[in-house]
Amino acid sequence: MSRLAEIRLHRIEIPLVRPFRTSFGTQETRDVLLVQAVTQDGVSGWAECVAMEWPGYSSEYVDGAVDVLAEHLIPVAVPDGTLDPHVVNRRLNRLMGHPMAKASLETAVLDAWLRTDGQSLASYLGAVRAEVDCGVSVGIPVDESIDSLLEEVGGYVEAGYRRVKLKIQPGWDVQAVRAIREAWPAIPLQTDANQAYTRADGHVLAAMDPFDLLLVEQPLPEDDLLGHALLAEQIATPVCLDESIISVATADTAIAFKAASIINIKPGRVGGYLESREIHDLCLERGVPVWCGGMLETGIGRAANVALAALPGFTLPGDTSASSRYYAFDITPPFVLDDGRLRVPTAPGIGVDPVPAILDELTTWSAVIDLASV
Ligand code: NPQ
Ligand code: MG
Repeated sequence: MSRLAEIRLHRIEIPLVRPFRTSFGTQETRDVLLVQAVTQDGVSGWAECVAMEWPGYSSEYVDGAVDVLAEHLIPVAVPDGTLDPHVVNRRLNRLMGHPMAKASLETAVLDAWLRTDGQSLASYLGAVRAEVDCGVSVGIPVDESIDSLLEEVGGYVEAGYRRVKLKIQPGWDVQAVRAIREAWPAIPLQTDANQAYTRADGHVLAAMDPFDLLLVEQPLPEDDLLGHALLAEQIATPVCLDESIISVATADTAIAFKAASIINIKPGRVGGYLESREIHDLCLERGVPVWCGGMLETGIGRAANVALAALPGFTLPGDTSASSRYYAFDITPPFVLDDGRLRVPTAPGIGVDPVPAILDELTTWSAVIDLASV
């Protein structure tokens, strides 16, 4: 079997169509690290590291991901150029933390391996759907006005999105949810606090129960599973966890202790697509619905997420939006919404490639790691 010859890292800066504000900060451009795993036969596997430029969502950040990949993960996981993603997974598990950086390396190898084999990622993971239902994540308007919010949501509803997720924080919650619910009485609606509330805020979160929300995502700090379990007893809206779920074990714990009745699976957060599939399998067995989260991915990360979202347990629409939700020009041919859905790629591996001229134009830094030298 062919082996890997080198790993290429590409860092790009890609403008967002509008600033994206959450409870932890505002992003205006996306600083994205791409990993390219090149075989001796010249086949390239691609993956996107979902770490942000600064440690706002989790402790990882792009400079840190570049360092840990070059100095630790690549030398430990692929010094012999192995193309076997399960071997890579086992070796990466010997190092602590850094799930987003690990996921990007493992996924690039997985993509190269699948392309060599001619199998699509969706087929390898066990997809049962040819297209997936899409939702959209709506940031806090920079001017904090309800008019701006309704205008933005109106555009997404018009575009056909099947579910709206509203970013909330103390002071931007009940009124905003009420305004959307009054304007669109039947749209599937949910909220995401990114850990912005405290255990004492149960009454504020309960005040949104009358608006028929699908779920509230990560209201409390990521380490507070007990707080989420206590909150779940105080509110009618189902509690969904994002940041708290970093592995199969944390998913199992959260479900058993009733800290979550729905789980958001983000491959970067849990260390890759192999771990994601295991969490999916566990949740399916437990009757816990899952959906695929998003990290403002370009077409590279989006393609793999759409494949994952085609698994049977992904019964809620994901944050797998169209390319145009975030980018005027994606680095792959764009993912376009068709009746509120995206088609699952069927070509080998993740099924898409960066467009070389666009990649070149957006690249701010790149490096080649020759595996003969690590
Ligand atoms: C979430 N994503 O579900 C995240 C958080 C998030 C689509 O709501 C730059 C890069 C800015 C990644 C802001 C969505 C980001 C980011 C928010 C991820 O919690
Ligand atoms: Mg979230």
